[in-house]
Amino acid sequence: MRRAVCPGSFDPVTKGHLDIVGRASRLFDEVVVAVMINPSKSGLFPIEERVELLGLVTRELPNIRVETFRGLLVDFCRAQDAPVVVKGLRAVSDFDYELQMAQMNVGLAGVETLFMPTNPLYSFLSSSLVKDVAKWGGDVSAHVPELVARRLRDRFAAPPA
Ligand code: COD
Repeated sequence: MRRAVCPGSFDPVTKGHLDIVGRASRLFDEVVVAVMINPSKSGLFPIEERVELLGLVTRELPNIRVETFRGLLVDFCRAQDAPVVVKGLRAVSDFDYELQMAQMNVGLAGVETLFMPTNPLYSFLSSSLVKDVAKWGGDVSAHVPELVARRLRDRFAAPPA
């Protein structure tokens, strides 16, 4: 079975993430979406809620499984018997750090990284930007699934002081 991992923070999942996960699901027998901890980013949604949201918005795709892991991505890949990671690239600014991680992961455990170019519709889109817009009451419904937009509205019901 050809199995790949799509890792990320997914805080929260956006249409850009879903585009990459959906395209990966057409290339592999199974795609494991891994909600990882990125200590350099402060989280808005608890990990359990990110997993729940991802599960709900990918439920139409039969070969997607959503998991969470605290630790090295390569250890997760080994445990899942997945030799490859699929990641989205939005711009040159993504490339520097993604390249470093890809080279580290192949060196650590032989885990390869396949980069997929972002869909131009979502090339500007990030979870951080979505949270910033939602925090100030902006409409993010074009950028995230409706369920996620609703959860963001609930969280930011009162604009920040
Ligand atoms: N279009 C296309 N792709 C997109 C878009 C978009 N609009 N938005 C995001 N993506 C891609 C990102 O480029 C990334 O590939 C993926 O989706 C996830 O994005 P985020 O922002 O949710 O997740 P990140 O970047 O915070 O995830 C980083 C990881 C958690 C994967 C990384 O820190 C990690 O592997 N951590 C585990 C610990 C580890 O192994 N560390 C050593 C690394 S060498």
